[in-house]
Amino acid sequence: MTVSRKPAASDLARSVDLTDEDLVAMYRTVALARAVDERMWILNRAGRIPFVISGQGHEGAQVGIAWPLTRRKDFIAPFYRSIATCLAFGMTAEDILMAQYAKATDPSSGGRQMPGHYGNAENNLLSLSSPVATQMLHAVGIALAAKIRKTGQVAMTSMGEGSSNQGDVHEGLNFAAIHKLPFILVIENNGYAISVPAARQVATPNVADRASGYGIPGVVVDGSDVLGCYRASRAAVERARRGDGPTLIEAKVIRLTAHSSDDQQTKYRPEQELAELRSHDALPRFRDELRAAGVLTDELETTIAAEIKAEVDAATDHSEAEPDPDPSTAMRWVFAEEWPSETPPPWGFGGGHGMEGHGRPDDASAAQGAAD
Ligand SMILES: Cc1ncc(C[n+]2csc(CCOP(=O)(O)OP(=O)(O)O)c2C)c(N)n1
Ligand SMILES: [Mg+2]
Repeated sequence: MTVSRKPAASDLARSVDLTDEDLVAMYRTVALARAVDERMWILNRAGRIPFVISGQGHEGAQVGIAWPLTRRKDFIAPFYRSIATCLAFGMTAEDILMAQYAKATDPSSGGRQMPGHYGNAENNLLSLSSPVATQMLHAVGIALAAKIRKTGQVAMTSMGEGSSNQGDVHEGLNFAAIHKLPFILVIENNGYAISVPAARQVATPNVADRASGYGIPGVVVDGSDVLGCYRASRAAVERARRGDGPTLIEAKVIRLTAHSSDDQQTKYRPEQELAELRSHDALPRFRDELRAAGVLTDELETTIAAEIKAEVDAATDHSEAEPDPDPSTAMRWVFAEEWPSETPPPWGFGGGHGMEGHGRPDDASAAQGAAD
């Protein structure tokens, strides 16, 4: 008699059609994102990296929501807090720290981007950018291309509740809804846009309430409930793949840190509010849920914690040891490497920037002439 060995599935895993292994992998990603983030703050305070914008408090929602998408098939246009999204979609702790250090070998941009503007073409992760909500139009455009090409791909973008007030969001959602594009908008509502509280940003209790104005579903999820986020995202992905159009998911999350390493949130958040934040943190909540379900044991938890520490330590050591970019190559990968015809560009091929033959602006007057 042959006994088929199925992957272990606790009641909890079965309740979401996943295996215990999946749940452990999700937990590991949430915990890794937190560890990378905490390391970034230490490195910033130690003067090793210039700037941190943190995803602490968003990780559970990000992992739950990214999980149902298919890696290297679907696309995500993330935002500056999307560390856990990027880790869940194929980036590594090292990829993120290399970008934070802006090293020559940083896989995101070779140290060209602002710190925190990482991305990963191989994993269909667009470079995140700081002008808020600009990624909306990129993601809707990708969804339009997927529909025209009939690829079955889904495009997702995420941003904060403050960013949801940008005009691009209205234009993108309206267009995506009219054309039933395979698109998901995720609003990670952490209650603040820098120092401005949610009540001063949005007049309705939920950003998701706006979805009905576009004729699409708007779903509110508790961002500390990883599997609740997973379920909502899976439904949105299935709807998108069926050709039924976009979904707006609003995850109520918390911002555990200041807006960025250049901000001091004790100036505008009451002490009591800050003290209560930890009770809404997805990381301990998910850990307790997996322990209660028998998926996570003391032994496994200890092993995962040790593996994560080793991974973050190795990523830090590697990033520290890599060379900084050579200043003479500053313009490289900023403009096209090749000019696509034999006619020189209006600013000339020029020289003296270490970029000879790359079609770079050759001097200020030529650049000025081009701008005129
Ligand atoms: C177009 C644009 N306007 C203003 C800013 C300055 N800015 C940076 S972050 C931010 C607040 C965004 O808040 P929210 O969307 O809630 O995201 P959170 O930072 O809370 O995750 C603002 C106004 C910007 N980066 N881009
Ligand atoms: Mg916010």
